[in-house]
Amino acid sequence: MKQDKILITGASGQLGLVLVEKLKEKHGIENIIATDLRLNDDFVGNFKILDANDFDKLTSLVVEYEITQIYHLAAILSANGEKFPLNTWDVNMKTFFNVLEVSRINKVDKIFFPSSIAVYGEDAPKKSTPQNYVLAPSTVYGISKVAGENWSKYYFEKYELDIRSLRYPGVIGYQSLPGGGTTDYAVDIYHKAIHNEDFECFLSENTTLPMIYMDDAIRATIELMDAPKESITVRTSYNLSGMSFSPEELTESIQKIYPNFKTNYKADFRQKIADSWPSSIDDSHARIDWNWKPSFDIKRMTETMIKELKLKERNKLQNI
Ligand code: NAD
Ligand code: AKB
Repeated sequence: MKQDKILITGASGQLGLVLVEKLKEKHGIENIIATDLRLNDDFVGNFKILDANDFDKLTSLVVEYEITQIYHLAAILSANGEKFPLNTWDVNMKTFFNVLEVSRINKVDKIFFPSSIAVYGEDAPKKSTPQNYVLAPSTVYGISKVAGENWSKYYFEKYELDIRSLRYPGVIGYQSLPGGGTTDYAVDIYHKAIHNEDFECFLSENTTLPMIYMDDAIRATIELMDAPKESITVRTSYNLSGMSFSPEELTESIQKIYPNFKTNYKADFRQKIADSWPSSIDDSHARIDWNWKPSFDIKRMTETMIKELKLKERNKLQNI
């Protein structure tokens, strides 16, 4: 079997940092080319600075390293996206068109495109939101993800480019801080808890959103990319579910470990975005087509987050 050579855009981001390590383990460090606008200082392996808007540089990396797969993570997320909508559209769409065209021209075998629960708008059913429902998002980020999903399907049907995609819920991990999304509070809260500080939440206490623990999100990505081509029936993007909870429920789960932990609520512009998103997701297509099953619930996630963040903190102090 041919050895895959994999390029990742947005590799220094929240998901990229973890995905790249998994891909290095799976395919060998020499077969992974991580790229981003900014270098992650601790990175071990092949790292190239790449603005994914730069078609020529992307082409030269794909040709030089004989790339067979691209994971295109680079994007501007929902909350930051609303600050400069036109720039968000430019970045999210141009980088993806570059990946699509460079892949088509150079015959890249497989592409991963991350979509989001942000593709849904306020008219969609909140609970167990179905895979196939009208996608009418209220953010420029959501609009760019809907467009990306449709272009993925177009390139698959017209050029047989094998693009696979997941609609991630909010992803929660200890490895880094999140990059400007509406679900970021669910990571930030743990950083306050381990320092015995109160947390100020930018969403109201009962805003329930779909979330997923990082390990599950990365495992889903790899399982989808490994699935036989004939089992992939959704060529826009698969709904993916991990768990659903509100800030109040997350606070309660942290209080089982830190009984004095307290969250104060001060909703800001992100509340409106969150209110337009589903509270839970029907991911039965993913479960049927490639046997998706999450393994982290809120309790296991909280225990793991606190354990890992405390460990990181201890290691940091020891290295000072
Ligand atoms: P992030 O913001 O942490 O990382 C994105 C990375 O992209 C950053 O390191 C940034 O430097 C890089 N980037 C931005 N513009 C770029 C450009 N022009 N060229 C190259 N790199 C550029 O985001 P993330 O949380 O790691 O998300 C990764 C992908 O997953 C994104 O497409 C995002 O929309 C999607 N997603 C994430 C979540 C989540 O909860 N984290 C949920 C749903 C979907
Ligand atoms: C965001 O909040 O923008 C992301 C997402 C759910 O797409 N975490």
